[in-house]
Amino acid sequence: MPSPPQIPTLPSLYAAARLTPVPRPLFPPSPSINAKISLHQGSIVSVSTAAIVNAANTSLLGGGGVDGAIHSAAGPGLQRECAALHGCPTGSAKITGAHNLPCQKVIHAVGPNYHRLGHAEAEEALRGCYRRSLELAAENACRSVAFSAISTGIYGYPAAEAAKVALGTTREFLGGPDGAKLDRVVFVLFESKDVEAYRDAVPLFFPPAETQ
Ligand code: AR6
Repeated sequence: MPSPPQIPTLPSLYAAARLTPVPRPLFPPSPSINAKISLHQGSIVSVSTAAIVNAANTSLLGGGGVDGAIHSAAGPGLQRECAALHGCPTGSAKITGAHNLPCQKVIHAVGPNYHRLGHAEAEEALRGCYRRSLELAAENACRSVAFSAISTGIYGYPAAEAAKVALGTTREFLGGPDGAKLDRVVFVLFESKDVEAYRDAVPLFFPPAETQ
């Protein structure tokens, strides 16, 4: 089961030419922040970061997609704990224990249903999911956190647009006052459309330093 030390970070992906720099990035290069970011292809249920982020719904009672995979790997105790939280609004997140999963905490983020909301409203809600999840990880002393690609499955958010929201919100958080509370943020990519979206968007938000 992959733990953060085994998952490569951006400097080694740039060094291996698996990421291509872009001429006009949106943020300045930061070698220390780049060393906190990983891309990992696989299932989030076997990732042993301190926290993993689920793509839940407002009931927090489980569902299909990654939510179903997390609940079945965690066992029924997770649903009992979630039931006591009385749901969560779209654009926010709540935290529970991890039960039978190899992580320590599960953050349940409720992404926007892109089929139902306008683009601007959906983007604001997706940004809220990433921001609140990062805050919850920091508040709960979870120094490493792995995200699923919230809203990009059943909820229909376009993968390229969602990757930009995820990466931009994370770049702002890591460059902000609470950024030092996190050592690693892993983006777990399950489908090849998400792998491509992140490969294209990462250099915009996390450009390589000259020396990388
Ligand atoms: N590990 C990592 N990512 C996964 C896994 C996995 N095991 N399985 C799927 N994904 P989705 P949403 C990816 O549909 O769009 C549920 O019923 C998947 O490829 O799980 O936010 C909830 O209860 C996609 O990139 O979540 C809600 O009702 C990403 O996870 C609704 O679906 C998110 O896809 C939420 O829809």
